[in-house]
Amino acid sequence: MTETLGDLRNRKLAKLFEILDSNGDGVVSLDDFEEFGGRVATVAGQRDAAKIAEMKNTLKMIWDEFESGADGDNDRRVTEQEFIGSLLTPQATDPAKFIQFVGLTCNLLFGIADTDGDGRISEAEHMLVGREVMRLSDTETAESFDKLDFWKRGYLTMDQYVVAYTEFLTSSSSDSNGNWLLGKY
Ligand SMILES: [Ca+2]
Ligand SMILES: [Ca+2]
Ligand SMILES: [Ca+2]
Repeated sequence: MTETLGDLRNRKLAKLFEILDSNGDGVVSLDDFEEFGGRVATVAGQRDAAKIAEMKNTLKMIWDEFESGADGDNDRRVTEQEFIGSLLTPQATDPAKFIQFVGLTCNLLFGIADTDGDGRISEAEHMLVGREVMRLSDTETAESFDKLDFWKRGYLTMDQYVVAYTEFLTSSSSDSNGNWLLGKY
C-alpha cells in the first residue's frame, strides 16, 4: 500500500459529501438538507409524529452546526473543499465538541435505522437506510454491514455504531472497519 494516510481520509469524506449533496450540483446547501430530511421521514414513516418531529429537530441542529462550521465564506453553500477543510480545523477537532457532535449524529442515525426500536440494527434495517437515505447500492450496503458487524452477530449495537462513525471520520488506517460505514470509499 503506497497510499498516503491523507488520501484515505479524503476519499471517505468525499463520499460523505457526495451523499450530503442530494441534488448533485457540487455544493451542499439548504435544499440538499431538506431533501435529506424528506428521505429520513420516508424511512421513519411508521414512527409516531412526536418521534419524527424529534428526529427533524435533531437533524436541523446538526445541519446548523455543520453549516456554521463548514461554510467558510458564508455564502450558504458548502463546497467539497470547505467541507473537508472544516473537519481539520481546531474547532472541529476539539475533543469535547467532536464527541458531542458524533453522539448527536449517531443517536439520530441509529434511531432512524432501528425501525423496530429493539436497540439493534439488523442487516435488513441497515439495507433500508443504505438504500433510502444514503442512496447506496444494495451490494455496497451489504458489504458495509459485513464489515461493521465484525463480531458476526447479525446486528449492530449503538456502541459499535459510535466506534464505526468515529473511525469513518478520523481513521487513517485501511484496516478500520468503520471506514465502510457508507460503503465503498
Ligand atoms: Ca447540492
Ligand atoms: Ca461557502
Ligand atoms: Ca432493530
